[in-house]
Amino acid sequence: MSKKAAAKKPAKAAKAAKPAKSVAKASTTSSKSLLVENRVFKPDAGFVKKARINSMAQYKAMHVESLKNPDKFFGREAKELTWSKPFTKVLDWKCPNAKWFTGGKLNVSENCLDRHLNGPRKTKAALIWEGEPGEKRVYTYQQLHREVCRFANVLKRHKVKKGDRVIIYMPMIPEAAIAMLACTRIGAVHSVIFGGFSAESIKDRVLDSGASIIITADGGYRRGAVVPLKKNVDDALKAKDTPVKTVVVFKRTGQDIHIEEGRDVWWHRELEYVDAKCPAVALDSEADLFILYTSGSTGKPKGILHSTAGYLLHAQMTCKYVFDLRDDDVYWCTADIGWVTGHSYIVYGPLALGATCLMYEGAPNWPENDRFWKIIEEYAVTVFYTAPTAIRAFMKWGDEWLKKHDLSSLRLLGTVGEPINPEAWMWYHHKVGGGKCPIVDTWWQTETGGHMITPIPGAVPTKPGTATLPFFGVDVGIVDDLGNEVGTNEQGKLVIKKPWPSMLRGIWGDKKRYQETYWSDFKGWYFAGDGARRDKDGYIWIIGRIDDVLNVAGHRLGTAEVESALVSHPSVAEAAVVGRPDELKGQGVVCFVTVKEGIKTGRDLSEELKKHVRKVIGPVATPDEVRFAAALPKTRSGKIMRRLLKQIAAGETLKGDTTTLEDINVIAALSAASGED
Ligand code: 7RM
Repeated sequence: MSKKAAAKKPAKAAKAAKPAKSVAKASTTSSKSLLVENRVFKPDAGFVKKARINSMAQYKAMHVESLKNPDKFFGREAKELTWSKPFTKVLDWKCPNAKWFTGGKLNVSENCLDRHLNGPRKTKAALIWEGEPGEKRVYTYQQLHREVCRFANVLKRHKVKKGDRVIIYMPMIPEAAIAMLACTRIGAVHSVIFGGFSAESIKDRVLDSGASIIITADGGYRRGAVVPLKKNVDDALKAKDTPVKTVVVFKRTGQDIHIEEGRDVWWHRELEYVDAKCPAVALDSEADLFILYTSGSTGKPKGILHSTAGYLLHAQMTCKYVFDLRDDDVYWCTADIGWVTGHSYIVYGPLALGATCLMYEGAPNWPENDRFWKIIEEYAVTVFYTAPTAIRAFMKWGDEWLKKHDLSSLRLLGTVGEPINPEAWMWYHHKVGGGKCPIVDTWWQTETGGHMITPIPGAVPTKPGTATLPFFGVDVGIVDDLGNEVGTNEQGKLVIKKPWPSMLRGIWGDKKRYQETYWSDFKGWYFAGDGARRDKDGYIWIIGRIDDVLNVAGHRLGTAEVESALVSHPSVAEAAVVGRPDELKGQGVVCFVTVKEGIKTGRDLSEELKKHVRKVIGPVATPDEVRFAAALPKTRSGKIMRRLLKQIAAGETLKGDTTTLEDINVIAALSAASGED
């Protein structure tokens, strides 16, 4: 936007906002936000005029119906999908097993592609892509359909059948989406691994999923550097007895790579052997759709399993009601396809709805800090969905980067991944949205498949920092350990009291863990692992994880995972990992480590351990700090006292009960210890 426009906009915003009623003190861990946010932003009048849902009354009526009469509500919504065979029953629920739309058959790729080919969407842009070095590609629905059919035939050529698992480890290029859709076309189950994961992580996921084929690229671009994707796959497959028979390699960077004869094939060569005809297989509503690994509170990531019809419906329905996507929108979600946000909100939701989706390969600050704003201007992006950690980085880089660009095409903004602090919300609202774009702060999880708590932008007034109210079909409780609702503004555990269409169907290969992790704390309810409170208006404020899961720059990371990586190093005796507040990333990773007899601690070992964790899990898990200690604080029964370690990591004075501590001297030593000693 021009300087003049930028200067004018905040004034308009101030008018749109209701004046703050009162500002009360509250205890919050966020460094700067020491106030309860009471500013209320009514949906922008221009937005409301065109919105599908345009009043609070309409939202409320729909929400009530979705809970009271889910069969009717979801039965009606599901008619917007294209079915090969209609379903006979909406929901079959025996906790913790849900079956949605039983008796029905459909195909996800058909819903995302084929059904758009009979009208004007045939020649509409489905995917607009920009590579980090600057290349551009556009796929119309017809072209994307053709590429998906061809690649599905490549999969078939390599004997991939319905139900087989396919690993996708790719950069953010159209072929990643093409590979995903090709799997769904033939009923294969994909498992996408984020490019920031290491060889070891790939190996674990290959073994757990039993995948027979990996789709990858020679490399990908990130901040001007090349990520050695194929080399990581080679290293992963050095493990004995992997089930992988075939590796398909897309040539992205052209760098030298090893080709294993008899196992590795080139994507472009394979296309020469196939034609472009590939019927979409009609699949049961409950057929497995994909597995996506995510961190939990043990050292072993969980393979979250999603199924076909319910997932697709929820992805489409949230794009329709939460993003209010239209045929003339240019929609951009900046997530990586390796995370659930990329699955639901780059590929399945927008394409099912026939939207135009933008995909960008690289970093926000390459070659300069204005890359995102440049893209928004160039493609006239209308709906923009990103993460608080990115917003905080933009704030730090300064407003001059935005002022160079015209952002006036934007009409709706979204965030996801972690709680957004009110300062970042206000900056996003004024500086990016020019004071006129509603912000949808969407709370959800890998397990939930799609948005669960979020404002409906044309109906629900927003307040900076809250995800506001539940989406349709979502019955939220905020409860104490006994399952009783806590009072207004009191913190409790966030539970979901009813099944919803896109809920996870299990943990791959581990029924017991599924039941124990999600359905055992409160009988019949889903426990999300987050803490939350409800304000006097019923708005839900997410406090964050209350289990041993960190949220680092919007990425989930199990403390136990990092601990097990650390103790796999020969010098380490014991490790405890905690999060500490971080201005940019939300949380930083702090490792407390004791070493084996005779090992010298200091900066060298600290750096070596950071590198080791990167190697074992991947760059996403790089520790911010390693602190050495003679011992870790433990209870008499031997449990590490994480609460104390968290306080030490945050540099706080120690509060609370330390009487169960085995050796009080440990604490004094730890507070003084650091990686530099
Ligand atoms: C989509 C995604 C899930 C965890 C979840 C929360 C946190 C996500 C928000 C949020 C506050 C939000 N999937 N989280 N969105 N916290 N406000 N809008 O992020 O499985 O990777 O992470 O992320 O703690 O449990 S995820």
